[in-house]
Amino acid sequence: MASEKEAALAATPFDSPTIFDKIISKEIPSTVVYEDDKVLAFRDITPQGPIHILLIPKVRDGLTGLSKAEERHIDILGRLLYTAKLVAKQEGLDEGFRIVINDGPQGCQSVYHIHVHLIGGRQMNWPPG
Ligand code: DGP
Repeated sequence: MASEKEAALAATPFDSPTIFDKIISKEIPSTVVYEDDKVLAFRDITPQGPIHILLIPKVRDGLTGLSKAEERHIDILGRLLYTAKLVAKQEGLDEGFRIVINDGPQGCQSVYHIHVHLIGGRQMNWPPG
């Protein structure tokens, strides 16, 4: 299996369907931990901690990554972060957690449908790799 870095360097940064569309449609199974009409949160397939959840907008609307954000995306960006806080509470991450949004090849982004990583359950370090 390719490393996250290899996957990121091989990824095509286009506004086209990704594996996350199939997760949203339930064509591909995932462990959903939160869902509403706008946001889906599910466990990452390659967890980087005891808790690792991805939060995504159900409609991509051109938001392949944070660098593509426009004013019309402000509401969904806020909702993703607020939902991350709700899910962190739900998962019992009372001692803290980390939020990551990878962007572009250098940011190690491998799926071009914006997603917020919520990682917790262990002590984090700084700087990140
Ligand atoms: P990023 O590298 O920031 O683009 O993160 C993409 C994440 O998506 C990565 O941590 C692995 C996760 N991922 C990729 N494919 C699947 C999948 O089919 N199911 C789940 N649950 N996660 C996936």
